[in-house]
Amino acid sequence: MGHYKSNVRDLEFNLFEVFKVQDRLGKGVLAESDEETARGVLAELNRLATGPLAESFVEADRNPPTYDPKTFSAKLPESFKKAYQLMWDGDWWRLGLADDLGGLGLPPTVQWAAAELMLGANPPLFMYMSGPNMAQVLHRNGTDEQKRWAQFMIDRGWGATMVLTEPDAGSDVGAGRTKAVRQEDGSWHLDGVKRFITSGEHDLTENIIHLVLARPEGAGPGTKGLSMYVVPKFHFDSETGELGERNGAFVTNIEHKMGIKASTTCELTLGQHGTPAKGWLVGEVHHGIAQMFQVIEYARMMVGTKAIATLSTGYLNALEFAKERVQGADLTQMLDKTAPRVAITRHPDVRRSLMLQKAYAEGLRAVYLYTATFQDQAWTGEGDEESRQLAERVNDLLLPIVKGVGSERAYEQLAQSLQTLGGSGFLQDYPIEQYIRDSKIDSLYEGTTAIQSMDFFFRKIVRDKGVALTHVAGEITKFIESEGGNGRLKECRQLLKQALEDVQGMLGSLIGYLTASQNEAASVYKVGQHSVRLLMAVGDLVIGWLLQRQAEIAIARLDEGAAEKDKAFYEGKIAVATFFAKNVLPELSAGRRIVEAADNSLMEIDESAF
Ligand code: ST9
Ligand code: FAD
Repeated sequence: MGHYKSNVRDLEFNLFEVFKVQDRLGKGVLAESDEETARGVLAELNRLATGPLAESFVEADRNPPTYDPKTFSAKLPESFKKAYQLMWDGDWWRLGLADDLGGLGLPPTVQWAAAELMLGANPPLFMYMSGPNMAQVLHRNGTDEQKRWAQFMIDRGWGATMVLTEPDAGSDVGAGRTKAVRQEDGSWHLDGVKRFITSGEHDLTENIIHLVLARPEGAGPGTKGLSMYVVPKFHFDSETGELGERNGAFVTNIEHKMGIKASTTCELTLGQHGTPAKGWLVGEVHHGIAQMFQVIEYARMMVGTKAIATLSTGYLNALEFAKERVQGADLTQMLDKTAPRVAITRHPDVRRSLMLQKAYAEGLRAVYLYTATFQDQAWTGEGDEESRQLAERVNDLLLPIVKGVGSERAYEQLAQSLQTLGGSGFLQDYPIEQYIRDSKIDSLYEGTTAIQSMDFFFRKIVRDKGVALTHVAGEITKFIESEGGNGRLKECRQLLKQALEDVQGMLGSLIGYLTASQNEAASVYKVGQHSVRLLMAVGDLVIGWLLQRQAEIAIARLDEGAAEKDKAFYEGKIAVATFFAKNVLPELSAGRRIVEAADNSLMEIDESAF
């Protein structure tokens, strides 16, 4: 048995019972797909994810890629390469492509549900397979010639990377120093050292296309002075795609990491080994950071989904263990030394922990799929201009929740999954220690949680003038004021109402601090101290709401007389929504009080006192 435990039932519940994705299928760009196609894709990917994909997950961790500094090359383990080839030959790289580039005709909701299965089973493999998706960005932004290159990337299965980070430019991408000098033939020579580049070198594909941010000579400082260049590992014939000479973009080191060891993390040196690193300006326009954000938005969604997928399999592994592990007597018989020993699922603390893991695993799955429903609208182009713009803004608002909250809660709750196994959880006999190592990265790359929280507050709320947030808050209010749920959700709705008020209170305080900073600059520090708290609180609010929406549907199904096989699933939905409302949402009131009472004493403490 592989390590990966999927939850296709919950994916299908979200897609077809909660978000009604089938209503979009069979029309326009989705004309070729229907509910059956979507279910078929999930079933087939589930078979691969729980089988061959999961198989190389452990081996590649224990025998990570090796690097040869003489040839600047890296080799991946054979079992991993075999699994990659299987996915490639199965055309699964087509999943995220638009129809005109050979896509499968499925909307983002189904694409991300399918991605969860691959990301839960073998995240590095999914990342190596992102060349065609990256080609899509080149196709969208490139010149006609570059559109043809994008087609080569797809047809010839080339790998691709996103290249931003440098030793002194991490969160602060605008501090990047790699420079680009225009050549007479219209190409550019790049010079600099990039750091931490995922999939920068490997032996899976014949070529790798790097999308690099660099500063053209004479350009201004910061992110706005950066441009995006196509920098191939091997040059190629612009008409036929045939490979030519090696370009001067060499991987000069591969990092030794805590987790996702199968994924190569590379130092990429440009133009410093006697061969120029030639690049071509994407679209012949200097819009580097905006173009790169098209990649980043996708990658943030992917990283959040990866974290959530890992939490889900962590929880399901913990649950399976807990049902079988017999230890101690029931608490009501704790004084009776002869009392029968029980499975640990009988202990209140284990139940508390398992239910919290379930709440975040299933709640966050609902969050990323809810987010994807807004991407669906962009994909199909349905609705009028105003509603399309709103969908885009809501998607933008939700991305830091998927990425920031998804990664933080996944890592925190995976520690609970490990705890459920007791000492056994610490062993490599079980997958959870690897899940923890592999998922820690999710709160770091693609913008750390602090960066997500600032993006959320300053850009997605303040700069958006609260439009997207008001939409989501309006949806939550509609739910609170509705009657569904047969009276069983009355108390939960009250708790949700209080949580919404608490979030609004927190936000009101933070906006007040920001406004006050116009007269007293240091007031903005109060926002900086509490922006992560706000992000996490909104995350809990949205999770609590979506779990209750799910519970409402579950109650209706049970009232209609659900099939025997579905009863426990629906009861679980009601239980988890109730548990989260009673055990997590009230904590937001304390958060609100903390934010309301914020002062700047923290910022006044001398560094030597830390
Ligand atoms: C990394 C990779 O960590 C890890 C995983 C690798 C996985 C590999 C492959 C998977 C990818 C596959 C890709 C396929 C693609 C598919 C696509 C499908 C079609 N939203 O606030 P300002 C822009 S990589 C949108 O002043 P600062 C915007 O243009 C490394 N745009 O920023 C804006 O202009 P304007 C990841 C945004 O103070 C301009 O930036 N590294 C957004 O200059 C300037 O904005 C990081 O993520 C946004 N949310 O710079 C860095 N925000 O305002 C983290 C900004 O006029 N650091 N723009 O609209 C940050 O994000 C910083 O906040 C900063 C600050 C760099 C943006
Ligand atoms: P720093 O930016 O130095 O941050 C250090 C700490 O300070 C963090 O806790 C951060 O939250 C905090 N901090 C920094 N600035 C602020 C601020 N303004 N306000 C509040 N707190 C702040 N990059 C690529 O370009 N391409 C890739 O493919 C890629 N893959 C990666 C793979 C791995 C395994 C790793 C480890 C990194 C990868 N990265 C990649 C780089 C990654 O995106 C950066 O590591 C990340 O953006 C953080 O930058 P940093 O490590 O320099 O940390």
